Amino acid sequence: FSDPHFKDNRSVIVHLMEWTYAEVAKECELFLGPYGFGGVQLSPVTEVAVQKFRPWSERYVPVTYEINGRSGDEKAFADMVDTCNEVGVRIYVDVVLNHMTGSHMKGKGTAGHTYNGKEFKYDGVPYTHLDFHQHPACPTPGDNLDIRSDKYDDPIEARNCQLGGLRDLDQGKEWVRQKQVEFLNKLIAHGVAGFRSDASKHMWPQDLQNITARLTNLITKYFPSGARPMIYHEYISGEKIKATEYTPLGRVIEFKNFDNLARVFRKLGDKRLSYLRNYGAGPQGWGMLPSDDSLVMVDSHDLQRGHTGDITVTLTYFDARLLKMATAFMLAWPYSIPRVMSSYYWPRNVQKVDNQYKDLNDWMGPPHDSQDRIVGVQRMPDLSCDPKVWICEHRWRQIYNMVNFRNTAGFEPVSNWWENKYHSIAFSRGNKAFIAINNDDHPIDQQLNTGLPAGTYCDVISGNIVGGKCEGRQVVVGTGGMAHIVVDNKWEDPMIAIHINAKL
Ligand code: ARE
Ligand code: CA
Repeated sequence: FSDPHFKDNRSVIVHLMEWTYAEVAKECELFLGPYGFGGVQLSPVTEVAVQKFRPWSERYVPVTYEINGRSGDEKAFADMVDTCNEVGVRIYVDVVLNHMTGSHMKGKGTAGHTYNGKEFKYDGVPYTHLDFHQHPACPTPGDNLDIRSDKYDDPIEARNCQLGGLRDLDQGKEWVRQKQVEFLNKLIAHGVAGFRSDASKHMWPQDLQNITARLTNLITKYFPSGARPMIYHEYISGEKIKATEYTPLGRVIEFKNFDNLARVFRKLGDKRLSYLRNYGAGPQGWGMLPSDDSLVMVDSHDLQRGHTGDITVTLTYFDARLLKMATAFMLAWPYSIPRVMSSYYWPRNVQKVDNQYKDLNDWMGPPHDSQDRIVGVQRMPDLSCDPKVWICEHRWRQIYNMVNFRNTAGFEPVSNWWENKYHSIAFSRGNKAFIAINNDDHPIDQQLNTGLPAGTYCDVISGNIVGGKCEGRQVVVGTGGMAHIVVDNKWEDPMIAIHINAKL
């Protein structure tokens, strides 16, 4: 459950939050396929409760397992999966198995099915009160999970009580397992390559084990025979509940990655770029999960709104320069499977409330028309998107060119590490690629070994090669791989990245 089944040498996933299936399909053909992206993570696909003002979070309150919501219906979904697979881009679905809607919610779902949270009634599945955890399985009054962090770490409360007041399904019940297996197998039959499993920490590993063991293999139209879906579990920190309970069931999202990189690039608490020399797994490194057991990101849909982590620390498109730098490091460094966030615009409004910083507009859903339909993506001639609508971080040159950098570097190890003991580093990936990052307050000017064959290279951070000409800076590599590397801290992006596919 940990092989992403990327095509060719692809290596990066992009989360296209709230995009419609029609737009995802278009994006696979126009951009993700040609620019070497490995896969797309979608927002949850099932029928969900229609909520007032249509917040993004309504995608996390399922009403049935029908594929029918704001991003489109099952037909549009199926067409998208085909289109993307045909251009070598995989699809991963964010699946919400832990719960249904809030206990006080009642009404209609996006596909028209009625539900009643109070009565545990989800007729379209169907689920009844017999399918949910209640007292005494959950020992708290009101059956809710206490939001104090020590309770998030209590195995019984975290798994049997209602996360955010959401009706908590009992995956120990055969009926629930059967419905969830059917749902996941339906997605597999359409040709998806895997799943992000939402709130895995809130489900018992043995129940998830039972469900995943019953999944069919990926379809042979697109995948080798016997291929299993990749499953990456959302597990955010814990002492009593451990990530290693989930690594036998696939990968676990390594939440330390965003925090580590945000603090390093923001220079918080004496964190320095030079300390990244041994970045990665194990006691020798930064104590993160093994590369093959994890998936990493700098930013996510929760992080950018403060639904996880510290909103004043997290790097998002609101801090574009640092986001690009941290992302460039993540993509250049041979650790784990990176996922890049692709956001929509909303007027984030961070204020201090009760001694904590909060985004007062954290609920705002995707750009939509007067009938609440999600709008299309405005693709600009320079490849970026209209930033008042969709941000499309994945279409920023500094990011998509680093995706290509990672694909080009392949499995080459880090070599020629250089640092200045503070915030400037450089390294190569074997003899395939080289990067230098300057996060200091002064320029760096060094003779460095790039590991690359002699020649003139185009810096892919500052420009593209268009018609054989480099639009950005050039780097001349001499015999023995040595080059004069200058990175000015005042540049728009204080980095240089070159690789063998950007040789002039
Ligand atoms: C909202 C309200 C609820 C209300 C519900 C229904 O908050 O009170 O009952 O709406 O109206 C998203 C939003 C939620 C939203 C929910 C449903 O973020 O605000 O609820 O959708 O609409 C914990 C969990 C982790 C979870 C994070 C947010 O462990 O699983 O909190 N992340 C996933 C998704 C979210 C999603 C859900 C789960 C629910 O990525 O987008 O919620 O499906 C420590 C702990 C962690 C804890 C973390 C953050 O680190 O160790 O366990 O994460 O703090 O609090
Ligand atoms: Ca649960």
